[in-house]
Amino acid sequence: MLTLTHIADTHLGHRQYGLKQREDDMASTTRAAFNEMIEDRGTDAILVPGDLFHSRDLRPKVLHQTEQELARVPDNVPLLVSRGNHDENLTPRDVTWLNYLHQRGHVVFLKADLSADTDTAQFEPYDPDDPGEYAGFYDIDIDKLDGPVRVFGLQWRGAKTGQALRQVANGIQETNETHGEPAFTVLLAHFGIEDEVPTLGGTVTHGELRDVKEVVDYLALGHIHKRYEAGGWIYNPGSPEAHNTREGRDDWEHGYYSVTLTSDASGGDVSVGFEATHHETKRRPYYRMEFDVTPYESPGELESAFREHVQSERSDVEEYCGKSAYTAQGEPRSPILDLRFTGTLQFSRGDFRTDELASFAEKECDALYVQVNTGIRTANVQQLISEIDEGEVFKDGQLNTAALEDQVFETIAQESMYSEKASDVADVLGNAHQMAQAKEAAEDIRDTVSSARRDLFPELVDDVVLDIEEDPFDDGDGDIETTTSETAGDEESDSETDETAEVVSE
Ligand SMILES: [Mn+2]
Repeated sequence: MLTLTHIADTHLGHRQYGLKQREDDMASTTRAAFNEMIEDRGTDAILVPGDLFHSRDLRPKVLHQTEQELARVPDNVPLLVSRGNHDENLTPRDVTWLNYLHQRGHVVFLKADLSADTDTAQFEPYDPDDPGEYAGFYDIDIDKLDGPVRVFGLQWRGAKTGQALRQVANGIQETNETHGEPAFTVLLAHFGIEDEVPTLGGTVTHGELRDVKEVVDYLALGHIHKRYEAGGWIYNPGSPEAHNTREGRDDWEHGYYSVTLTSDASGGDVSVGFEATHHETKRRPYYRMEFDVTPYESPGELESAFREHVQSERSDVEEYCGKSAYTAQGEPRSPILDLRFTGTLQFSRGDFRTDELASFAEKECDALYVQVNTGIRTANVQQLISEIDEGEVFKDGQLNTAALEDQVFETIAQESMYSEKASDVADVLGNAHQMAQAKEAAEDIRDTVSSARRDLFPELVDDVVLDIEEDPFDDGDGDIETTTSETAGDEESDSETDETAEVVSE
């Protein structure tokens, strides 16, 4: 009867690891998905609930490429988009790139008018003759049905999403009273849901969705880069590309949905249902390789064992990258290698040359990039932990967690490249931990750590990059978690001398 295609989080312009090739991946993977949905599967509309673009300060070249790509979408297939956290503008009053694309007729930018003074969101109908800067809803008319398929959009609201959802539920009801009842209702929105993937902010409870459920048949979500579905009406396709090693894992599905509407007139009234089918996008593979450092007494021993290990795993890497999900136009793509060192290091950390090991693995596996993760402990650290001052940590039989935390952070700092100022670094880590517990934005934590690092170590020029990973101590309430890992250069820089970590902000 009618097919809608739902894709999200394309992150066009994301130059991951500073690599042009990754920016090209974002564009080519999205283009291949669009071609497939338009030419092979057939679609009557394309829904993009947020993070069309990766960066708010879009480079002109990325905008130009995007305009060219969007021009390939046939005129009779509307592209309905809403705003994600990555599409927001630096200053809220500015016109965003989505407004710009809307005005030029490339997309229909759907957005709710939310005011703190009222409990009801306002939604204006889309007028192709006078599009303005955005619209509130878009109607797709179908002959056989009494009403249109009506698509609404809610922009990224972060911590205010719960409140916005109440306003949206009321607003949809009021819109339908004014403009007539639709046969089927879709809401585009950008947030995560409790019990799904613990991630950065914007986590909504099922209770907060109750009112919206009354007036929406299909909730088209973006934000979490992993496929999930809930309650027979909530769908999140997972970003077309993986954006960090966690998202690159096998259990993270990435792709888009074809949503085919079905009608049933057997009971007299026509009732509309739907069937959603998920299709995997063809993307760049992440291959995880682990190496236990424990058995090796010297750097030389470790290095030769590592070389053997990589060589013996090379055929597995090839086989993995040959899977159809990773094969663009029949050609396997070079993987991003997620190289994890585990175990206990038997010699000094300073003699553990991960950069040399990584570049060997990169050549041997024909990898595009190697992301090094050192989850190792040194024998030295284990000894230090056993020497933690119990008198200070246990006071009157009570565990003083702050004192314990401080000692642990100081121990970690002593074993790192920051050992000269271990006590100061422990303070910075403790402060970052408190900010995370207070659910402060990851960007703010990163900025605070970066500026402290600049003060303490002015000779290190790069900023710190944050990696938000699953926390082994997570109690399931979706707290922000931070871990650090090494990379051979962060997102924007080419430095290879720095201990930094991946950024994750869905
Ligand atoms: Mn995203």
